[in-house]
Amino acid sequence: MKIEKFELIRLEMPLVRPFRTSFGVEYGRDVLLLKVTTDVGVGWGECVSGRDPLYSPEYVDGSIDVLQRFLLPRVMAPAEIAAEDVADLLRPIRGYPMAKGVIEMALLDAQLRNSGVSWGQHFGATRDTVPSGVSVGIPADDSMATLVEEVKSYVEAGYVRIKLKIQPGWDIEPTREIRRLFPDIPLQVDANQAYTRDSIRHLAQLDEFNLLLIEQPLREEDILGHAMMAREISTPVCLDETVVSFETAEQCLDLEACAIINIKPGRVGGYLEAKRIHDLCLERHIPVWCGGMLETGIGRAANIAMSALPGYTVVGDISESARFYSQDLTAPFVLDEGYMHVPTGAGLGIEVNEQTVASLTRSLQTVRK
Ligand code: SMG
Ligand code: MG
Repeated sequence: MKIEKFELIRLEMPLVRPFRTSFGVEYGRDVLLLKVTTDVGVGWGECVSGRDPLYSPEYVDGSIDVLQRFLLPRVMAPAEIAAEDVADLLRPIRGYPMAKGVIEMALLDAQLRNSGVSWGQHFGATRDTVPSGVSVGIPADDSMATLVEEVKSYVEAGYVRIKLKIQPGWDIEPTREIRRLFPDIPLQVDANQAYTRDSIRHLAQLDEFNLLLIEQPLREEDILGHAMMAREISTPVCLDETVVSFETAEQCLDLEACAIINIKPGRVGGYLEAKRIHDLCLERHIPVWCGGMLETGIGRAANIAMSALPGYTVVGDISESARFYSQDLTAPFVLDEGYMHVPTGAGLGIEVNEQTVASLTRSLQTVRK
């Protein structure tokens, strides 16, 4: 492919309700899209960094800066490029997996659209639909009634798995209450690094609730602490933030720091690296699932397709567009009896509504070759 230009499109997308985690509350998402125009057509990518460096060190202003100064010039230097070349070309630049991943995503979309191959076909999807799970934030008013109301609405909508966000002071009791009211619903919790090794005994109290997993209880760097916790509690430990690459995934498995991995393509530098981690886990019989970063329909399309790969045996954070947005940037993704349909069109298989994008755009920068 020959690249003609990249467009960095930054939008403000209001959330239908605030999303509160152990690291903060979000009222809207600062969305960064990358549109590439090539000699074989156009491709879209969605960068999953957040407004502030809270989930991970990467944040939208940082992603934009590194894209403009370092990443886009490198991928535009060769006369021709394929999506498969991007990771190696960008390896000398440290960090910024989300910014790197969005370049690869946009180029892969253009490439696959041109060859008539869908995202799912390209990566080896084996299913047409995937089960849909939803992540439930900590209530803005700290009220159990609010949590129960929200969970109830998702169960009624058909979600087949519920994930509760937890933090110190909001963990055992809300989980107990949701398990009491929904004795059979597949349930899991996510702490986003909010605990220390001193909390292992405390978190062992979750063992009685028959949870699918506890996600990222300790700090990102604390692989050993997770291994210690995994030995002391019966709830399976799942890692999210810690797994930033194939190599960290391999170390976590070698050290038995987790029994399950949440693969977020943006966090590991792109969908090709995500596929490598999937393959490793499949070979080692470690279940994986696809995490979410409040993606618009663009990122959601790719995540749904990845979730249809054979190793994704745990329900992902694959909710419908309306979970976060009243107006999506694509035709809305909707639940069909608790499942999402894997897009079948070429590339991401979605059409971006450029009018909607334009109406929400805060800034647009074009980088030409
Ligand atoms: O997209 O459904 C979604 C969100 C799922 O809880 C979710 N993601 O740590 O897994 C996670 C969080 C990160 C959100 S960053 C704002
Ligand atoms: Mg998580």
